[in-house]
Amino acid sequence: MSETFEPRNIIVTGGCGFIGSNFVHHVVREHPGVHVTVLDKLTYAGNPENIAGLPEDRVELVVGDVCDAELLDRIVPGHDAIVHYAAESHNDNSIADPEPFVQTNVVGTYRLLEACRKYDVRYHHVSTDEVYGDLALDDPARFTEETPYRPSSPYSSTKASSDMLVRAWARTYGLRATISNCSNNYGPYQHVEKFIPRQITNVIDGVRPKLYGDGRNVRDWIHTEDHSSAVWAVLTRGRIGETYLIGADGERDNITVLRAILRLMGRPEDDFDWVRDRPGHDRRYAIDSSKLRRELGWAPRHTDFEGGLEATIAWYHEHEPWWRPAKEATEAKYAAQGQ
Ligand code: NAD
Ligand code: TDX
Repeated sequence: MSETFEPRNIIVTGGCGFIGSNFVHHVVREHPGVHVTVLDKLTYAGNPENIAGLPEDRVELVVGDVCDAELLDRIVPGHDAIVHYAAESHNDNSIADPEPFVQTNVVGTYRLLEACRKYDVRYHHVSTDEVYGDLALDDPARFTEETPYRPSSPYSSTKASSDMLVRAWARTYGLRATISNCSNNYGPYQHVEKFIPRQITNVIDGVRPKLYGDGRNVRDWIHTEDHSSAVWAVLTRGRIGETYLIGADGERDNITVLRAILRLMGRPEDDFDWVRDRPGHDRRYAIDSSKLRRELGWAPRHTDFEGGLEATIAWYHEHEPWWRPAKEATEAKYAAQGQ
């Protein structure tokens, strides 16, 4: 399918985080004519190692805050698109302290929109299925682009707010913007605070994994590489002003995922602890991605979830120096919360 927009020089915000860095690798590998400027504040979740070793003539790192309007004035001119991944991304952190979520996710998005308006730059907004709230376990429905917004957590409410800003800037100012809302990602470079890496690294450490509530909450898993190819499809071929849902039909409940991790790591399937539930814990997410598939011809490639999980386990075994520095502080934070 031909591309209707051919970016040459893009800014990727949050390119030192989990999904952003996977996108940078994807662009460098798949789209040789494109230069990437990564704009990242390097919070606890950002690690320059995630993009280390990529060719210097293809990728430049600017350390800075998306809320910094003067910095944006300096770096945005000359770029033809911004792909905005930077965010505070962890629900549990947002419950403990919402302040940085409002700042980065809402104010940061506002500043980027204003910079794109000023310099006439194409904008793609990376968002989450959590803006739609949750579904009951026995509900046959899945989220579509028409589902009303109903966010539950401080995190998802700030993401919903940022989506609303994008829609308003597109309609009122004619900003060339698109939005994608994706389901739960897994794969390499994911912070050890998140469910799958937390449990893998706990098992490596001989610590029992921790399951919230009754373990039956459902997440719709997608490999981060499939998220990257979908974002590229929307950036280059998506209709301006439109929203596209991204998902790979990967619904599984948490206890099933945890048992698969334990089995693949040679542990008994009941070798875990039940811990305090997350307040306001969303029950189920499920994505209907037929608009993206129909309009843009996208399809996921990593459809073997257990195979992807096995590769992810191997990645964490092989990259202990990458995750080890964050592990102790992360677990101390969880322990203080009874999780
Ligand atoms: P992450 O926490 O791993 O990475 C976030 C990155 O943003 C880090 O590199 C961090 O340093 C950077 N950052 C944070 N605040 C910043 C600021 N003020 N200025 C500049 N950089 C800043 O997050 P992730 O899981 O990779 O998520 C990336 C994006 O994808 C987020 O917008 C998130 O809402 C969205 N998303 C995530 C998932 C998921 O499953 N993790 C699913 C759907 C959508
Ligand atoms: O130790 C744990 N035990 C547990 O049972 C952790 C960390 C989580 N859980 C549960 C909570 C969720 O039901 O596992 C599920 C997944 O939890 P997270 O990895 O924290 O992800 P989630 O809250 O679903 O949000 C993720 O997907 C949507 C990302 O963090 C968001 O950035 C994205 O928008």
